[in-house]
Amino acid sequence: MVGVAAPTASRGALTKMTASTDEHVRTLAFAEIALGQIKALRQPAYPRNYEVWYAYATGYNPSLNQTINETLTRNGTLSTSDIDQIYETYLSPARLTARLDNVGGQIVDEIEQVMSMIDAAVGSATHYHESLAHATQSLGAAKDRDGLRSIVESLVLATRSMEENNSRLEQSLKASRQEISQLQVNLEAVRNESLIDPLTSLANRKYFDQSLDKCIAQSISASEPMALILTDIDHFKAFNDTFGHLTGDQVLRLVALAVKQNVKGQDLASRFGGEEFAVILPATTLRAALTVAEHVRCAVMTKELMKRSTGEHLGRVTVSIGVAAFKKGETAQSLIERADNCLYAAKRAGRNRVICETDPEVASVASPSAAKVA
Ligand code: GH3
Ligand code: MG
Ligand code: MG
Repeated sequence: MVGVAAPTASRGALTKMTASTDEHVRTLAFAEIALGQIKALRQPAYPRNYEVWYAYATGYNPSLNQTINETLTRNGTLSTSDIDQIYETYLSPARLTARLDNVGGQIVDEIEQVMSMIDAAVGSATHYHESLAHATQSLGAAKDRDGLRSIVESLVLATRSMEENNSRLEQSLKASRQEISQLQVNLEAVRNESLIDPLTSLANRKYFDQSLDKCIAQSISASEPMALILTDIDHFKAFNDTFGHLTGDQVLRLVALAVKQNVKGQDLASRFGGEEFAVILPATTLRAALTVAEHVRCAVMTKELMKRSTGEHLGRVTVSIGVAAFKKGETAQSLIERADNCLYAAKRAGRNRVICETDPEVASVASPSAAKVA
């Protein structure tokens, strides 16, 4: 079977063959929309303007689109300064780093403030302790009522001052606590931004890779099973070609939602690639993962698609799914490859189905080594 072309080539090899043409068509459609906007609004075709309109055309950044739409509704156009501001807010590569630096800087400031509060509290406690020691000494030497009264008065004064210090400290600590809680929220938001796919709001590939490594380590240390589901939309290129890429993007969102709604607990749903989704299922057997995959498949299949803007019926889409359970000793890459082989088998067997390695369809698929030669 070595060297046989199409029927035995791996799904990866086949995908690569068409991927560059697909990408060409897809990105050209976005480029045309971007240039169309620049022409319609008679703006300079600077790279920065183009980048903003290209991002708008992809729809990947909903907040950017919303800001542009609102500005257009308000002013009928986008000025150079609007474009600059939108670029700085949503696209500038320095933005995430700048926000991280900003939150980091605020955390350092807050820690410094808390440290100086602790120093002040220690100083005030030491001072009070000294006042008490002094009073104890003076008590022995006190000869009359006036002497005693003056000692008691100095003690009352020291205690009052200590109370005031404590209450000030309590107020400052309360304020710092609020400040730190807010910083925690900000930090979490920045962190999420770098790990979430903007189009579907699922975990992105980076998050997936990190989580898979963690999940495998956990599975090994706890001797628990774990499984991986890989999902690919069937004939999605044809869908894009028929209805356009922007509508295709809406369908990607819908499929992502179907995946998300059918997983729960610790399971992590992510956008694995263009129109592929992966779910990591910790503490889950192959059998249970197959049930989840079947739910996802049925959820997608039963959705009747309709273009909201025109009411046009777009039919339905289906997904093919490969499922694999982690085998002790294998790498993350090998687990992904085994799930991908099952997905390829599902495509070959007619699509709109869930396949795992024990299914007979998988045996008829070429081994990855044969595929590499082809
Ligand atoms: P198959 O059933 O074999 O999976 O057929 P397919 O057409 O889905 O497979 P193929 O891998 O050839 O095409 C995937 C298509 O997915 C190509 C590309 O146009 C589309 N696609 C990938 N990412 C995106 C995206 O972000 N938005 C849109 N609209 N389409 C995308
Ligand atoms: Mg694909
Ligand atoms: Mg596909």
